[in-house]
Amino acid sequence: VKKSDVVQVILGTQYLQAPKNITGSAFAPTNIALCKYWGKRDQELNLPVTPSLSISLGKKGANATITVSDATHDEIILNDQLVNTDVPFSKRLISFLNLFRLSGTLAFTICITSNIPIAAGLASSAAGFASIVKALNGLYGWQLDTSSLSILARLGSGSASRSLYQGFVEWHKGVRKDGMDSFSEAIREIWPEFCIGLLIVSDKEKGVSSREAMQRTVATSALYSAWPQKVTTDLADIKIAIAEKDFNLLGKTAESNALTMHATLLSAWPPVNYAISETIQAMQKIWQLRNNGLEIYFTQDAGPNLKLLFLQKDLATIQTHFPTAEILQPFA
Ligand code: 2P0
Repeated sequence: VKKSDVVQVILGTQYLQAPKNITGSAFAPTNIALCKYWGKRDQELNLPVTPSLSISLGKKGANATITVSDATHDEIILNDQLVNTDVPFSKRLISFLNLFRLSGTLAFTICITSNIPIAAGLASSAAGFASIVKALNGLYGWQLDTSSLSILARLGSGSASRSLYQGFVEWHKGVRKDGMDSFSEAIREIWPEFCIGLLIVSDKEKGVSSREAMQRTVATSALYSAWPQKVTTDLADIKIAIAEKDFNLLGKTAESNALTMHATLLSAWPPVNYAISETIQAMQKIWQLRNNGLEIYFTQDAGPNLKLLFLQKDLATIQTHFPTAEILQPFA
């Protein structure tokens, strides 16, 4: 199944119709997975091997404005800077936009502004593609429901399917070949005391993309066969933790889930190690603080930086131990 087949099914009679408006603009938050998406059952459609569960970061994310232009080519402006259309970022974006227009007949000016620290490894592609899909929905006047927008965002980047909602979000893995049942939904629960600290230990770009690392893990890691069962257990525990506001269950499960994901990466060949020495030092500090009674946990994505998980009651203590961490309150 090709991406364009999915777009055709979702848009129906609106497929490849001209935009009803001149411009569309939308914001989407970025998200951090508490139970990770790691491994695809379909590379083309970004269909996951397992479900995943994330928390969206409120006002941290991306804003996309897409305008019909009379130029011959797309123009991409990222954080007020014109981006060369030959770089991989632009190529990926343009080929995504090509799914929605008769090629060559329509050029866009795409302005993306992001308030996510690029270095934070906060899957900027998630907020980016989600905001672009919402902006296209406005531009074309499709009036799609959020599940359909989630499917379209997934075609851009897997984790983008979760960025259509605020709060806790579950991405259903789906079983269909065309992925029409693989979209995200919001979990209604709110948890105002829930805090996240972005602990940046390095702002260097990662050597191995998550796309490549995922593929390598699935293909070569002997531990990967244990991953789907781990996700089943963790997902159930995280849902219980959210429903019962059991922070220790949530923190423990999220941290263990992230460490298991990284264990599969270490056992891939060639091995992938996203941690640097500062990452390990920070982990040891967190474990020591926890041994001393502080309710602090972490999660780690495809990069060296950690996201601290804690409750508002411990905010001042966390800030004394991690003065450089940027504190976010997703439900504030
Ligand atoms: C996640 N990550 O659940 C996992 C955990 C990184 C570590 O989703 O190839 O950019 O575009 O579907 O979504 C990052 O991978 O990958 C990611 P593609 P994506 O957040």
